[in-house]
Amino acid sequence: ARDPVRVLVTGAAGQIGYAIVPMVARGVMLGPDQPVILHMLDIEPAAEALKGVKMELIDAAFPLLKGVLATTDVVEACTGVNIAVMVGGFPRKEGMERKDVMSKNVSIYKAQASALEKHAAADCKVLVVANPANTNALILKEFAPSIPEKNITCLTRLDHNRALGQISERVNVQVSDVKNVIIWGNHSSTQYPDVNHATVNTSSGEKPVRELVADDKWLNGDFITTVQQRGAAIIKARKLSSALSAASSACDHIRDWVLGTPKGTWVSMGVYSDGSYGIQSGLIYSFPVTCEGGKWSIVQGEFSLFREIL
Ligand code: NAX
Repeated sequence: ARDPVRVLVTGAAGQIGYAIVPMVARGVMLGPDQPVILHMLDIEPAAEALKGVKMELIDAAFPLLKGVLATTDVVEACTGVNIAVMVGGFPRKEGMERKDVMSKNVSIYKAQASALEKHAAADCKVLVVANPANTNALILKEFAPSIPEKNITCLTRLDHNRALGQISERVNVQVSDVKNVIIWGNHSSTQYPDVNHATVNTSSGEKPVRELVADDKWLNGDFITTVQQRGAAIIKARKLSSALSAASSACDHIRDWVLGTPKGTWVSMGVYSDGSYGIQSGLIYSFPVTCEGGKWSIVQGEFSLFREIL
């Protein structure tokens, strides 16, 4: 049998935490044959709630779940982890922009960066979900210089999946038949959701999304703003920010990173820039990437339309 993989979820007593831990325990993140040990971190005021989540994980009797650690000690939480999903932080409320929560998160990410650097497994893969996600990932990278920069990423897969969802609704096809949208930039309303290379699998082969939608006004207008503003729309409707979609997309991000992207398909990940597409080196920026053997690489295609926008 395979050795269990240790997966850290910070902010595990929160809403995304509550949605993601059963997904991890069911093999949604690392596959149906991979045993896992969950490390859940939260802060003192949420300690009781975190205990409750641990009780429920035990009660659910997940066959793949080989252990659960629930703690408020950041060092204990980070020790030996192979995957770290950083969800903990201050949530964005209705009317708040992501930058408003930035200062609240700086000190949190400094401390967690050093704990990961000292105590996580040497090849630990880190995914930052908490907003501002790109900035928190950058802070983590700065304060954990011995973690390879390729191992620190942030979540823009939710935006990517939102774009796939909008196209599938519009053209009335299965979402699994839509691929190769791109989210450029930050996980914020300044991102650019790009459908210029996206395709739909039809009975007569792969067709460009632009051709099938046949409505450039929508694609260049409402489509983009809907994806950019989807987080705010969910907050307005639920009075809470997106949780199940964020949790599911975080699983997609890690699964594709670890197990690889399907041939001919790329996904969007916030990764450190090597200067590709003229993006300043060292920034954490969302690019189209393919993954193989546990490593991502930025797709170096002929994205001429994007160059025009730059
Ligand atoms: P919740 O407020 O429900 O949960 C956050 C949890 O983090 C709480 O249990 C809190 O006690 C805990 N926490 C606070 N400080 C901590 C610390 N220092 N160490 C460990 N845990 C700590 O928020 P939730 O809705 O789960 O959202 C979590 C984060 O994800 C927020 O920053 C949110 O803005 C961000 N999001 C990012 C998305 C993305 O696509 N990148 C989309 C969804 C979400 O909005």
